[in-house]
Amino acid sequence: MTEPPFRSGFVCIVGRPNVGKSTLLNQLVGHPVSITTPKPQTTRNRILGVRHGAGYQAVLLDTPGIHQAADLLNTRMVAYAVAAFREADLVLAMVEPFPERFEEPGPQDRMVLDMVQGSRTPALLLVNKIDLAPESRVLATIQWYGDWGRFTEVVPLSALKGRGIDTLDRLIPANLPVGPAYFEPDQITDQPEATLVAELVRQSVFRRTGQEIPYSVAVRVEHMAEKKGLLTVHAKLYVERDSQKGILIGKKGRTLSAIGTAARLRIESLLGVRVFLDLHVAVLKNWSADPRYLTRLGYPDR
Ligand SMILES: Nc1nc2c(ncn2[C@@H]2O[C@H](COP(=O)(O)OP(=O)(O)OP(=O)(O)O)[C@@H](O)[C@H]2O)c(=O)[nH]1
Ligand SMILES: [Mg+2]
Repeated sequence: MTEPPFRSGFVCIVGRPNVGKSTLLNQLVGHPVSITTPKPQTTRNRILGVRHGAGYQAVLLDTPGIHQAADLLNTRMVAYAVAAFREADLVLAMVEPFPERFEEPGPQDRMVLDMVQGSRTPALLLVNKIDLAPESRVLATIQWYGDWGRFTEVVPLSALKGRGIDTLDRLIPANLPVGPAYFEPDQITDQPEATLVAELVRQSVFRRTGQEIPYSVAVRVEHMAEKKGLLTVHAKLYVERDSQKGILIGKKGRTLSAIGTAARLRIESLLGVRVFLDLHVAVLKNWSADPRYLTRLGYPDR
């Protein structure tokens, strides 16, 4: 018997903010290469992660949530998602089960449907977070998207609990072209270590601060060096206004210290080294509205 041919390609995960795209990416990669938080607009870039499947390799592209962007940072975020979507061999469009009394997609889900409708790329519809919804809501959602007619399959899923991954392991290769492996078996992302570290610090900020603070923070690793099994990292957290600096640091530096401790543990676990993490807060007035600052902080106009 001959082996079926190896398959490979770019698989783009799109959906409105907070549906669970990054959680799914991490589940498929097997490592936390994209940050996840309970807040919308967490992911700000296209994040690449590789699934080394049986007989296939999927180059997965996690993207910022599709939404009506109100400022320049968010406009660029949505543009990254649209660009990744256009590169894809296969699209995974993600939604949540309809909430009680809703029988159709909301406005942000509609934006995603419009993108899918306007392209010819094969697309699967993933109904995520089925662990949170009654079965009747899940079924109503599957039915609606099935009737919509454009999706190759509709797949119920819990990215968090790992439910439905076996189905994706069948459907992803079935919808990818025959092709070579693009990444070595030990490669799971194209992000440099400094980027992974900066992102884990940002995740920690998102999980420990409220209101506008997480949205006003950008993180840059200024210096990183490993010596005798200890990775020393100096990172800067940029806020937009003086008042935010005080909030981020907190009374007696407690908030910043908690952010640092949590981030350090995550970095140690991801990179497998001991870490000394030094965080500084600086004000960069209205960076999120300034095209040059955005570019320098890792959000270029591409
Ligand atoms: N209960 C449950 N929670 C989930 C599931 N998938 C994701 N979540 C949670 O939903 C929240 C958002 O998850 P993310 O993966 O960050 O969502 P996202 O779509 O990447 O969000 P953006 O990057 O902001 O667009 C997090 O708190 C996750 O833990 C799921 O299957 N079940
Ligand atoms: Mg995300």
